[in-house]
Amino acid sequence: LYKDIPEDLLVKLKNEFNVIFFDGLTPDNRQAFAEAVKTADGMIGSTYPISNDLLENATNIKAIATISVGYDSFDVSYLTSRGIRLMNTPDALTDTTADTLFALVIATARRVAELDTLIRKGQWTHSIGPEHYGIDVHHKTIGIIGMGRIGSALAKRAHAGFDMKVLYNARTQHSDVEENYQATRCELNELLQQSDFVCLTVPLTKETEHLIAKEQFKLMKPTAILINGARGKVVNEHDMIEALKTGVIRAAGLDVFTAEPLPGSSPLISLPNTVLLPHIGSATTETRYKMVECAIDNLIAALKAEKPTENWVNPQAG
Ligand code: 8YV
Repeated sequence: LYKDIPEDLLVKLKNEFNVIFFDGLTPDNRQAFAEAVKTADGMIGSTYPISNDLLENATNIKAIATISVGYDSFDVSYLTSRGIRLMNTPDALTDTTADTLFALVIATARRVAELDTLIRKGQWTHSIGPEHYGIDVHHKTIGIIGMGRIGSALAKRAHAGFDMKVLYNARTQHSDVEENYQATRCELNELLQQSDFVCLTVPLTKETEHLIAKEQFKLMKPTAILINGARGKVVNEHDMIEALKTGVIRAAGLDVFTAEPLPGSSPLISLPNTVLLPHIGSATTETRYKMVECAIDNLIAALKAEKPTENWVNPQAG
């Protein structure tokens, strides 16, 4: 389920397996896909979600290698109950995704997209005045919700590159981030109240769905900027749009949305205080190569080696 496999990696995959390709999962090819997986031993790809019914008749399948760090598109307990191994690509994309998040921090604060558009519309007719000023990033407070690999790489950029104060909210303490980037762990409400930039890096789970909604926006500073590089559904999008429209928060930089691709009718598109990216957190040539390579290695190990790689999400699957 991935059309952009580099040629040399394609050879590697084809050397090991008989491969059937699907260019994403669409209403048109869903049936054909369900038919093809009936006899498949494994699956590799990144266009989802894969609902359980698609796998119901796939009686051979033993492993799924997703070309992503997130695996919210799968019902992991179902896969585990079926003994299907699931592997992801966590390390390959950490720095690239943190770079994207920081690009959103700067782009929203300094109004990069908005002012680029101003020039293109021929509206740069006099020097820019206060109505177009941005706000500083350096020496401000960044609040990171979720402190996994990407959260930690973001903390590094904020602390080491921009002298920012780093707050974080996570289920467990991360002494390394506290020592290396002088980060302070705090409750979610406190983080929301104190941060100039609230950055989401948590996985989407039942617990994190709509973690940020009306009540949380109300706690944020009116000058605060929300950055979402996690999953769209971690935020109540309707409440976010209201908060952006009514000045409850200043701006939002978003790489992920409740519905992707973002529908053309979304009110987010006409808001000047948003910077929107088409889910490109990990989308560089180098990183996508590493992710595909990692996923192929994961699949080969899961199907051919005695033990899968360390990227095994559900070791309980056996
Ligand atoms: C993926 C992502 O590339 O890794 C993830 O979880 O969100 C992206 O980096 C995207 O989901 C396509 O696989």
